[in-house]
Amino acid sequence: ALLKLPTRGIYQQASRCASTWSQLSSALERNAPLDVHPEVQEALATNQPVVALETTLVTHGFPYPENLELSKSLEQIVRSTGSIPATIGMIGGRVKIGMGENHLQQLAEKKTHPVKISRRDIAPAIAMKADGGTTCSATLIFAALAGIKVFATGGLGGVHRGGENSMDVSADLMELTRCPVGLVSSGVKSILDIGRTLEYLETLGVPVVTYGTSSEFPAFFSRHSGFNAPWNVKDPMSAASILHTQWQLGMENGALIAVPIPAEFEEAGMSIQEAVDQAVAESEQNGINKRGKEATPWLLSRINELTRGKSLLSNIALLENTALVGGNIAVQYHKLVY
Ligand code: PSU
Ligand code: MN
Repeated sequence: ALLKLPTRGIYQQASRCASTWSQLSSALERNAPLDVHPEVQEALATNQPVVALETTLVTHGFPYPENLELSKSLEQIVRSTGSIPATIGMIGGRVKIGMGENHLQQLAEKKTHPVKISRRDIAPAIAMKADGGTTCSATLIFAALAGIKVFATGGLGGVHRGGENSMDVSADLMELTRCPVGLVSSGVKSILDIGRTLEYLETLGVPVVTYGTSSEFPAFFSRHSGFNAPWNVKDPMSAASILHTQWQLGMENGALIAVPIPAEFEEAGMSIQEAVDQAVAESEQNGINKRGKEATPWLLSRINELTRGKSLLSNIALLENTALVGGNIAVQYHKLVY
């Protein structure tokens, strides 16, 4: 009753996609605490390209008011490509797929103490009527539920350094096996163990594809990690065709498309690396690295302190770049499907 099924296109391509649409409709019919923004609903119903954006970067990644400006600029950049942005987060225990500016403002100000929401936190946060920022894992879940095929962000979570002992492995990695969504990021941050992160993605069977001139897997602030990805594409259409082929075959997993930080921010990237190493060392000394969900936000804000805000500018630059690439891939993907 709440959503009309499109008569052609993405939801008819494969039974998996058709079931995605009815999954969203039936979730809404069951009164699931889920609000799809009218613009996003319209875009999905009329088969326009949509790009999901996450909100942990708003609630736990950036200070106010930079976080608000950034999330608006990411939406704007997605629009400039011809795609519709769907910023995903939680307000008062309701999942928002596409957020109005007032809700974005509320998360950005952090006065309501928004929590960090990964898969395991979704139901508890809803029951507690919390405000929250969705991590990559939770954002993937709601993007998949809505049939959104592309999600742009900065850094995917991964295996933390020392993760072979602490078992601190981000839920983001496992989620990529469950959600048929192409995740566009600047790789994983060098606060993580990049080698083990790539090994784990191989074990999980998640395609890893670099986007651009090199097959070297990017390390967020830096274009270089010393590790090669198994695949490289040079344009949005090639990336889109990987996604399309995978889902034509009925494979239900996602894919990681890694876009290096723009070269003009690279130099900054190199000196940020020293701050990264120092922050990781400090987190080991003071035990932050043993505190679960606090580890990533603590490391990010410490790096920002150590670089006196320089890391923030690089972080914005790489996010704006992934939003652009994500928007372009979504547009090409839709050309392949229709
Ligand atoms: N990497 C960043 N900035 C971030 C995150 C990762 O450079 O804000 C966020 C993302 O939302 C990611 C989450 O999904 O941190 C991973 O956290 P954890 O390591 O606790 O799984
Ligand atoms: Mn963790």
